[in-house]
Amino acid sequence: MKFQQVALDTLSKARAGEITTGHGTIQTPIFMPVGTAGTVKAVHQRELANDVKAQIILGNTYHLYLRPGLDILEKAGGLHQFMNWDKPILTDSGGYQVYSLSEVRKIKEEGVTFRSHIDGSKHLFTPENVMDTQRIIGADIIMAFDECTPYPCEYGYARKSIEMTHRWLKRCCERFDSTEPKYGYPQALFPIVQGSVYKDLREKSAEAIAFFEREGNAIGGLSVGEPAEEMYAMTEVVCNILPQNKPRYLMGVGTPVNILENIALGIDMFDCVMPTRNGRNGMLFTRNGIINIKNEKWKNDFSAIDEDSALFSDINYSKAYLRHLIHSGEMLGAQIATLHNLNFYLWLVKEAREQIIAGTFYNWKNNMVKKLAQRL
Ligand code: PRF
Repeated sequence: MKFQQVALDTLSKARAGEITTGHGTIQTPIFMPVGTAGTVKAVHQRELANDVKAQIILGNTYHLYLRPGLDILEKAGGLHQFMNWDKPILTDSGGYQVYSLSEVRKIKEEGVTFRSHIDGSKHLFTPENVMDTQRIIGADIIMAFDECTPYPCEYGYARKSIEMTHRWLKRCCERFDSTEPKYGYPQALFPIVQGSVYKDLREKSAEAIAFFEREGNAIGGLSVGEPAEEMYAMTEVVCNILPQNKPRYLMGVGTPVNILENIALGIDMFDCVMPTRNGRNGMLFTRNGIINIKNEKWKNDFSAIDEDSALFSDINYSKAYLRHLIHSGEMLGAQIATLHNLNFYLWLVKEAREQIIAGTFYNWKNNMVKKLAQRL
């Protein structure tokens, strides 16, 4: 994997770059649609590539390991082949999903035991087997096994937790470095900074993580309920320590405003369920603000869903029609809303990149954040 910086903003820490993987190049800053179980819910891979122009998607180790399972994924020749997606894939390690999804879980030094949210069966994730699993899934970028602390989190717990996450990282690296990719293209391992909302713990964690000198670095444990200002403060502290010349990935973030503010602090990669999950529920993100298409207000609005968009479905279907579809629980509603939101998120990061390159990012960002959070 190679990361090349194309432009640096002078009024902020924003960067434009290029990450080269075995499945092609990613232009950063980038948003990665969430494709948890081998599908970005409600969109075809062809639409994702050709219409939305997604450059990389995210998969979840936790879900894929439970279903369809590693034997199927290996027989298919990895997740790319299985789902017919030939662009890059990043997999999250399960270090977050076991906490948010599984019913019973026990965190020990060895790893985490949990019960499947599907059938209640018992499983153990360790730093080692999570590396092996992500080798089999075949993601281009794989994530270290970490503990994502909840918010709020006591200082003492957060300190013990980063110490264990760092010991787990060492075990991840040892396993990763002593095994080979299975399908003929390279894989990169990204470690994850934790430390809750404590500046000194974030500094300590960022230093520990940077020491491993992996090909990219991630920031976890944010966007878990803390105020946005605390998130930005932590991103800033961590970005001051993580190496300049490697991609930085902020996990599970966020709203369009969160994304622009974090780009300004030096983040290159994002993922979030918000455009897909909230879209299925009728929340549409636009460059003028947020629409709740379920509102009465749109009942008789026969104007296009989004006149600024180049998407067929944004131009050729009306707000009133989409409102009807979402109200009726129709599958087409979920499809149209998801396509719209993903297209908007990908537009937003592409525009941010162009503004960085043009040297106009800072003012553009400040104007955009005023509009993006408005409720229409
Ligand atoms: N760790 C992992 N995945 C994550 C997170 C984390 O802290 C977050 C936190 N926002 C989202 N996804 N492994």
